[in-house]
Amino acid sequence: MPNLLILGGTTEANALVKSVAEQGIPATYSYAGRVDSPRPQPVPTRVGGFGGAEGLARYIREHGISHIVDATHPFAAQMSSNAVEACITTATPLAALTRPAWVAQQGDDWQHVSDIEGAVDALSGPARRVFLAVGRMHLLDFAAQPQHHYLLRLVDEPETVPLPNRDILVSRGPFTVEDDRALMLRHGTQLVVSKNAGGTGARAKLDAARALGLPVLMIDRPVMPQRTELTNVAQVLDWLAHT
Ligand code: 3Y8
Ligand code: NAP
Repeated sequence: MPNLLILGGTTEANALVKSVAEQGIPATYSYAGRVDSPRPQPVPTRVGGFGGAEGLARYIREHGISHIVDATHPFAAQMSSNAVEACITTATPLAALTRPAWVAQQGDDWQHVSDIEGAVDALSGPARRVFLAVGRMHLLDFAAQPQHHYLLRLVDEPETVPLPNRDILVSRGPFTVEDDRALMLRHGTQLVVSKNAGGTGARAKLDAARALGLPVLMIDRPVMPQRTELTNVAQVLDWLAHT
């Protein structure tokens, strides 16, 4: 019988763990502990870092983990590279459950930048009303462009926000196009800043931007180390059964 560790925190991870629990496959779901009350899961759940790749290797040995599925967000590059390293060290089968990057469609007005820093640079210039939908962890980077009026969407109420002109919306996804369209109209949004997360939980703002004819500053995802990449739950269950 396998003993699966799911590195979670995404819509896809939640779909996977639901199937794994239904099939009675022994599994543990892992959160980093980034938000106050992460969504409960139908299997035993752990919260917090492992202590780097070495810590993850130790966890694998101590808990007799037989397989790891890295279903973290495409921007969780550190966790993903730690998983690759720890699985090599301990000879543990690893597969990533990834979601394809979003691609601009007819009617989209996207400017691609390679990382958060590139997005900050691209925000030079006169003040605009910006929907900064990249979460809380990188807000400090955008303090370099204080001239804009920012709409910030965060999972938890922040202690401090380093941006003088801002409206804060505490709301966790998945989001809907209707709600995001109404939100952006209400705020008078002129530009949307987004990570290329892929998947379904965060794409509403892009469909809303297209409907409203608004430009998007799209932050491309970081390069990931070489690993087996699967794109749906059925593929993961098949991989699990044959590895
Ligand atoms: C703690 C665990 C589900 C899963 C929900 C997905 C979809 C909704 C959209 C916007 C973009 C953003 C952010 C976002 C989305 C899903 C998914 C996704 C983006 C939770 C969750 C955890 C986190 C961590 C959080 C980050 C932040 C990023 C908000 C749970 C709700 C902006 C990424 O305050 C903080 O420190 C928040 C940190 C990492 C990025 C950042 O830099 O702030 N996610 N999000 C996970 C852990 O502890 O291990 O409670 O469910 C999960 C989800 N967030 O089906 O319910 O699958 O992507 N998450 C981005 O894409 O840009 C919001 O507002 O439009
Ligand atoms: P990250 O920068 O790649 O990871 C930083 C450190 O956080 C890792 O080295 C690890 O600590 C710990 N960590 C990350 N994910 C973990 C997990 N699932 N379980 C246990 N420890 C974890 O990751 P991040 O971008 O902060 O993302 C953190 C979590 O939020 C992940 O679960 C991710 O799926 C979720 N999430 C992130 C985003 C995003 O935009 N980044 C969006 C949606 C959801 P140690 O080194 O101590 O082991």
